[in-house]
Amino acid sequence: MKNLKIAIQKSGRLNEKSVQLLKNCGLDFENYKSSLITTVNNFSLEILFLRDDDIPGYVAQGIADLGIVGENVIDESRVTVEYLQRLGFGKCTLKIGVPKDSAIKKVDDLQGKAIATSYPVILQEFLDEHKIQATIREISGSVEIAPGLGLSDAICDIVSTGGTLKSNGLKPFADVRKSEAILIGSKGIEENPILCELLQRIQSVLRAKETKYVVLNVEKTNLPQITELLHGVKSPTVVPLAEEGWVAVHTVITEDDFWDKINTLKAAGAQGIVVMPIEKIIL
Ligand code: PRT
Ligand code: ZN
Repeated sequence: MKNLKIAIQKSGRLNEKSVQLLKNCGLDFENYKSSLITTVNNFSLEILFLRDDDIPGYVAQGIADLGIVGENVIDESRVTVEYLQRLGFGKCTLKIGVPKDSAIKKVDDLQGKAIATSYPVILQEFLDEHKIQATIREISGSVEIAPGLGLSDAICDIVSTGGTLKSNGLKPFADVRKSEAILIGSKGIEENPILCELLQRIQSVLRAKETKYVVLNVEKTNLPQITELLHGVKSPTVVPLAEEGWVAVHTVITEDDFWDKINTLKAAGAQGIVVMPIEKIIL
């Protein structure tokens, strides 16, 4: 069967995590900074390294079968691709920001104003939704300095920590769109067996990332309380310890309620709690 081609960002914020995700899926490939394409040695896949802005177009045209790119870039490019899997990294929000002392306090105040952005398509949709007539000034980078230069009254840009807005004397006041990295595919790719295999591996890596393997010791008398608190992949594994009356409990818990769970388990008599990362979970 013909190799599939996946396009990932060559360098930038999504490169490292995209490469890591593919490696965690057991794919063996060289990642030379200078190469534009590499072949995976143990899977029917070639990897293309591209600018992120080019990825949705390549996938839409079928030059690449798959791609990993931010949702913001897909929306801005206006092409039609299949959304296959959210990947949980590259999380950010496209926000509208204004100078700290601006009279613009709510979305309606943007009426008749000028907004600088690198995302004119997404911004126009947002303005239409809110029935705002504003001038969009498209610039390709350093959007944050536009108000200071008198180029615009507001900006619409990606924010993750908010540090860049703050250091440029701006404050965010409206969310336009949330985004994260996503696996996309060209139309009709869903049934492809190579993709199905890759998707299964990606999903098992993502599931494992959200969970921890926990081993703890507990006196048998406290076991019912502990098992009540733990709902693992199935039910917890309970193994007798050499010391009479004690058992070890093995289970999997989700990262989200990790600290809550650990504290309640301790209160219920759990001791010697060991928490380990999980590499993959195959259901
Ligand atoms: O060279 P190439 O075209 O491939 O890359 P690029 O420079 O266009 O994109 P890159 O690598 O900066 O970002 C790739 C993707 O990462 C984006 O399309 C988003 O989906 C996602 N992402 C996540 C971010 C951020 N977080 C982010 N913080 N993209 C950009 N930023 C920038 C933002 O533009 C602003 O300048 O970081 C600054 C704000 O960050 P904070 O933390 O100060 O708020
Ligand atoms: Zn880009």
